[in-house]
Amino acid sequence: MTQGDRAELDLTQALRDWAHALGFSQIGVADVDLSSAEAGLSAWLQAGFHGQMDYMARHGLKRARPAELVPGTVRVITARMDYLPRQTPAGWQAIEWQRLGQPARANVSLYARGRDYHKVLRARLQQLADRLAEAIGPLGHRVFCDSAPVLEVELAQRSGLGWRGKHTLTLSRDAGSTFFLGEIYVDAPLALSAPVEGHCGRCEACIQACPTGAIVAPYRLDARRCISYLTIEHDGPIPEVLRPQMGNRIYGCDDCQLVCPWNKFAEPSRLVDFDARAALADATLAELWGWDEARFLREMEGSPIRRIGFERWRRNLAVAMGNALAARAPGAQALAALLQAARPQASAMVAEHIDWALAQQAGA
Ligand code: B12
Ligand code: SF4
Ligand code: SF4
Repeated sequence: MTQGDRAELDLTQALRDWAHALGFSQIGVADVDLSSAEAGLSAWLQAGFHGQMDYMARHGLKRARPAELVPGTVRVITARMDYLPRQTPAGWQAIEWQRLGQPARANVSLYARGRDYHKVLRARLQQLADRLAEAIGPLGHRVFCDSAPVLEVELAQRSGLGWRGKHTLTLSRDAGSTFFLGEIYVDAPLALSAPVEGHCGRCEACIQACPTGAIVAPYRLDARRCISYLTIEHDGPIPEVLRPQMGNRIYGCDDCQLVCPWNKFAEPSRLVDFDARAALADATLAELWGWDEARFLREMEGSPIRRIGFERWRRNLAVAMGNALAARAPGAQALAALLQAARPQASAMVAEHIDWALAQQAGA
């Protein structure tokens, strides 16, 4: 081993140690040549799978060309951070399925029960970049987390953070898929990390479990059908044909991850930031429907849910309440009364969802 090799190894190990101290579970280093992903990205956009997410098309192939997005970039440091709340018990999947089976309870996706991850990851990635600059001198860099111009799963996969599962997410043998991704584009020629082999094999559990058939083929997701898209990204009325399949999912969806056998290795976060807020971990639809806009904004301070705004929040709740009425859930009559009482003050869009919800009552 040359002295250069030794220095490279030391730097890689130091980066790992700093990242771990900052709450990341794993880091990698990817090359900037993502040209082989361009055809898939273009096919996805051409099929219209992005729905209303115009920002996905806006950056075109710059998404697959880091050096065009941030000139001077020669490597991408990739990082993953586990997000299951610290208090997550063993056998958490069964608890999640149980809640999904109780129509009068509200289900918020696991990743969104604590603090907004964008802020958490970006701040910590910046600290990691600063630490690296201290060690190697001036460093041209830019940090990203869940930012539309970056092809994050592709970069994570190429740098060994995991493989792409058939549900399209990054999946790791050590941690399943319950983690966020973030990146630092850098102008330093750091040593690359190697990709890992895929381990989906013949399994198709995620494809079969998806309530709306959004995973139209392995590794291909039609976002327009995905409950995560419908409850978070989609503006305006939710297509009626998809409403019954949404059940009590009022923000995001975890089903394709709940069934994935690799998620028995999912790790809870080490950070308090992702601790679940009581109102989001165990509320009934009736309780959340009782919030006015001021209460919504107060309760959702610092949460990613605040981004969707009060109207979409009410829209999502109305759909879930309609599904509870259809299922004749305990307390269904009280839910119908709550919907009726809110109808006169509701916006046109929410009023239409309330009407739909009331029409789901048995015999209506
Ligand atoms: C847009 C987006 C969404 C959309 C679309 C998701 C999707 N799969 O495309 C919606 C709103 C539905 C969504 C939902 C969720 N998301 Co999201 N999302 C993103 C975002 C911003 C971009 C993803 C993207 O580029 N999609 C575009 C398509 C083209 O990419 P792709 O699916 O990876 O496709 C590749 C191949 O599969 C293939 N391909 C795909 N389609 C086709 C079609 C044809 C014909 C061909 C030939 C090839 C092909 O080519 C592509 C390039 O290699 C990323 C952050 C980022 N900037 O990367 C987060 C991200 C992927 N999401 C994340 C999370 C956590 C979620 C949810 C779990 C949240 C939830 N619980 O509700 C769900 C999971 C749904 C799912 N099964 O994917 C995490 C995933 C972390 C991880 N472990 O991998 C990310 C990385 C955010 C982050 N920083 O942590 N998301
Ligand atoms: S998040 Fe839900 S709706 Fe979206 S692909 Fe996964 S199981 Fe299907
Ligand atoms: S459920 Fe099966 S096919 Fe889907 S991502 Fe997990 S291992 Fe792969």
